[in-house]
Amino acid sequence: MADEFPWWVVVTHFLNIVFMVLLMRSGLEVLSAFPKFYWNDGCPPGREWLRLSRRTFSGEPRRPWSSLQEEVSWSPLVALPGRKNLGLGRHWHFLTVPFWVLTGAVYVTMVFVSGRWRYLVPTDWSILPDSVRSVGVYLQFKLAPQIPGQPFDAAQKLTYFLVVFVLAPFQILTGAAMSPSVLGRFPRYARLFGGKQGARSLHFLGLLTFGAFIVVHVFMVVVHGLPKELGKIVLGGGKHPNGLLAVVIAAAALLVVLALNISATRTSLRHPRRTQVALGKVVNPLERVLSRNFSSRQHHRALEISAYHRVNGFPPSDPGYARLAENGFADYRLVVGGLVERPTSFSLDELRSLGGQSQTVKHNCIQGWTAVAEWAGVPLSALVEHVRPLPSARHVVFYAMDDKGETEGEGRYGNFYGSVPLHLVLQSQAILATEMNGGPLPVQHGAPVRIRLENQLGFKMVKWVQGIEFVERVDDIGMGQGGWREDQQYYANAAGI
Ligand SMILES: Nc1nc2c(c(=O)[nH]1)N[C@H]1C(S)=C(S)[C@@H](COP(=O)(O)O)O[C@H]1N2
Ligand SMILES: [Mo]
Repeated sequence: MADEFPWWVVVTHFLNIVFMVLLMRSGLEVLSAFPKFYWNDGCPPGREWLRLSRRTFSGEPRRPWSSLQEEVSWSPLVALPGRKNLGLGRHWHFLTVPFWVLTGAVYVTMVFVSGRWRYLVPTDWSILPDSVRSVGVYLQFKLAPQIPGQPFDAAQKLTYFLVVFVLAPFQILTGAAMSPSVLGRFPRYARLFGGKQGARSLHFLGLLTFGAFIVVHVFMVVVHGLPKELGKIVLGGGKHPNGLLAVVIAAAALLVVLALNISATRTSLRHPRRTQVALGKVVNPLERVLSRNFSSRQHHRALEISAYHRVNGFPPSDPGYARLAENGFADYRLVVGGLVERPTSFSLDELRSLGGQSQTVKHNCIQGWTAVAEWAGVPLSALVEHVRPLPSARHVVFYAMDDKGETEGEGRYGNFYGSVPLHLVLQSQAILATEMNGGPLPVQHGAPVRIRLENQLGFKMVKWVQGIEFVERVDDIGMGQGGWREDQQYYANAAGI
């Protein structure tokens, strides 16, 4: 009897394969955007403990570089969807997470309800020496004996227990410790893992551990006799499982997984906009709930400020900006309008008269790097109070001075811009920054004015801001996705994860 697998093991085991493959491939896509690992949230260039690309950058470059240049292109054979599609990779990853977690929850519930937990959860420390003995037997190229009355040998039981009850939750916890909303609201949570970069490194080591488990698991299934073992996991076992039938069904199931991956990859590469919009319907609401409820409460200490703060995006290249910068932005005007009672054009001094605030916070670029800095400037809520949005205003759009066609090329074009729902700019750590680390805002970080929204990903924090518009909807701006990176790189419009 113990040799038989109930139907729910068969079903959840298959669903787990489906979701794990999607998670691993999309996770690799996310990794390709910043294929480096650090233990320090300052991500000091050159100090990564592992780098999966050839390109190196130093903190004192001869030419300025932008963190997007650290992104590499991985093959669609390994990454979902591959070819520098961070936005879509994230969409696939976060779409899969709830289904994978649900599958795990159903499995674990059934394990306990059915009483099968006895086969999975060790209740005696003897499992440790027994497991060592099991492994010893395998190393002599013999099969270790099953625990009497149970379907697994000791090493197998202990391994499954660790995968289900330690490794899987560990991946969920380290995954959550990378979300800017979670980090903003619970800055101490990530410290459990040594910060966001610690969580990111451990999440990757978790992936490797899963990979190693899968290799050994499949190898052991083959060693124990493929048709017989497949008979258990595909047909549930029984007295005389039909080995051939089991092999056929298992092959068919794997073909389904393969077909699903081919179609997800192809659709994403051929129809990125459609994929972005369709997956966004599921993923964006999750991110919005997080962003709305987890507002940033970060107060890092001055000594946590990073020695080097990465830059993403090159400064505006036009002579107009150069002239503004030359005389210390004395002629700069921030134009604020749209659905407001009092459209206003501010000089820097007029902006500063609205109020001041500073915050030492962690920046989370969507690519995966972080850096801590102190930012100071005007609370966006003070600006909102001054211009008084109309009730119909639902989003705030920030327009920048950098034309990406000029500064970056890569076939992309148009001025950078971004937008967020109105309530996000009312959060307490939403500011128009004019200073960084106690000095004037440096050009590469967005001088004279850049946005800071401390529970969002970096791409929402528009630099070199020249205008702010209050609008009811964003789909008639640019390509309609709510921001330049959303339009041109298919990033999600919601940026809480
Ligand atoms: N105008 C403008 N703002 C921008 C960008 C840009 O390219 N242009 N890049 C964004 C991204 S992706 C990030 S991570 C942050 C980086 O801010 P930093 O350069 O100050 O570190 O700026 C954001 N704001
Ligand atoms: Mo970014």
